[in-house]
Amino acid sequence: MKLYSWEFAPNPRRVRIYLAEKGLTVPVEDVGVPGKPILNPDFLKKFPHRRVPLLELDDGTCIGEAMAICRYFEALHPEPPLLGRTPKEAALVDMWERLAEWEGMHAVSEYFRNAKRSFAGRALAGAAAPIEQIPALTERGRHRVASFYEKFEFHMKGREFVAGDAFSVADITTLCAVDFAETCGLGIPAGCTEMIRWHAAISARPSAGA
Ligand SMILES: N[C@@H](CCC(=O)N[C@@H](CS)C(=O)NCC(=O)O)C(=O)O
Repeated sequence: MKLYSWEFAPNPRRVRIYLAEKGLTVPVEDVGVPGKPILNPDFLKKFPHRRVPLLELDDGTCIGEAMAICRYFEALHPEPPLLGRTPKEAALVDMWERLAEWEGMHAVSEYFRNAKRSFAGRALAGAAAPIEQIPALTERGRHRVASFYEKFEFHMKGREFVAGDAFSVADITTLCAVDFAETCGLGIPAGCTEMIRWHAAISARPSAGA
């Protein structure tokens, strides 16, 4: 078994944090090309969707998408539960994890991939053919990130975790989205005190360094 990852990319980090929280060790191969914002061409041949994370099982099965990989490990190693402990909590974790990906991670990506010169012609992750940047999408991405912070700030009032009362993949995806935003200069606004509190607590967990 091997996990294909990319050190500075936010989505493989979701899986690395998940594994660290579970106490699981999986061999990891970084498939980034040193000094360039691209993935190794040999890796791209392996997975037509051309994205990381990717988990390759010993029988050659390739599992892409961060949450699909987490679900695979959750079924094998249920403790500690990171996808919710009851049907209600599982639904809430799923809901908030998806919201963090769509309203957080995708919003930051929209800003980042349309703004960075080094991603010219690669405005969508995983596209084989060139996808040109659309400058107007940087502004739209910025607005979407602001809206993400606003909504999550409202939700986090008095809460320790994003979904339910235990740490879960909803916290992991939200953390990775926020840290990705910070690297783009779109960090948590000073007025979002609930988010700042939550972010400090989650960042202090040893898994955050994964
Ligand atoms: N929805 C996917 C997103 C995966 C994704 O976008 N990965 C990025 C890195 S964060 C990638 O592989 N990009 C390849 C590229 O930019 O060429 C998941 O959950 O795993």
